[in-house]
Amino acid sequence: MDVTLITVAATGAEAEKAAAPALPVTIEELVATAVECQRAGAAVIHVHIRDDAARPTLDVGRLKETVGALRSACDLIVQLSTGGAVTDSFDARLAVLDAEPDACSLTCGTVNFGDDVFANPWGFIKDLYQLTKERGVVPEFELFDFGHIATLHRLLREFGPPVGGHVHCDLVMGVPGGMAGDVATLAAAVAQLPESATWSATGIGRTTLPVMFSALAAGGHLRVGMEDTLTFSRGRPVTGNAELVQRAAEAASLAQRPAMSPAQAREFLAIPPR
Ligand code: KMH
Ligand code: ZN
Repeated sequence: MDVTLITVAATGAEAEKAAAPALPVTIEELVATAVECQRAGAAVIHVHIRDDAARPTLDVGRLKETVGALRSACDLIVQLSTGGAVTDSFDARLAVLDAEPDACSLTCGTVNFGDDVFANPWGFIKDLYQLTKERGVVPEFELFDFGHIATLHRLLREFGPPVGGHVHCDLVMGVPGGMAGDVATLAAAVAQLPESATWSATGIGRTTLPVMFSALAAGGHLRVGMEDTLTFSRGRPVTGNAELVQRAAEAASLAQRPAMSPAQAREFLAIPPR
């Protein structure tokens, strides 16, 4: 039977704890979220961490502690964000791999990000990609716009396949400044992906549901979580990441492609054993 990979993007770098009290910002909150989300059907956790004041940080010591705490508490694949916050330096974003995660995000181009710019020039992309290969970390290629797909093709052409040999992408749709989160855009993007690549999709804010249903209809996988949306339905704040994962798992089951387990996901994404 076909199965669906569900990734939970639990925290992100943008939402404020004061505005979203259910946002996991401490290691304890993140671990509790991870355990609940695994139970609800997630197989991967995409991780951003916060400092003691709940501000985004890429502190390597804290990242290492977080990776260790998640590994002890659950079986989820730990995917650290190398995107960080728009204010993070390229060096700090490369140093994320010092925390030895199973996987990491790798955004394939610069994109306007609301009023900010999320900078990913070619020089940084290729340095990060080469570092993933040196360190044995499986990258997930984050695609916010069509030019990012062209850059992914260039990356694979010039530097070969990733660790494990399997290319998995994530379409991040509906960011103000990136590609739209709708059926037609999703279909056009999927048509341009490298042959034999697999893909997930996530829709930011109010594009969450259209993107989720489009992705399932098109045979893709799902990313959900409070990094991407803070409302469950119009006017109703999310109570936690687990309810977003649970909804995604229910939709996947209705599509007759139920959620895959973390063990199945390790095989699917070709995560090397540690
Ligand atoms: N926080 C965004 C600027 C990633 O995690 O790799 C970038 C981001 C992408 O969230
Ligand atoms: Zn992220």
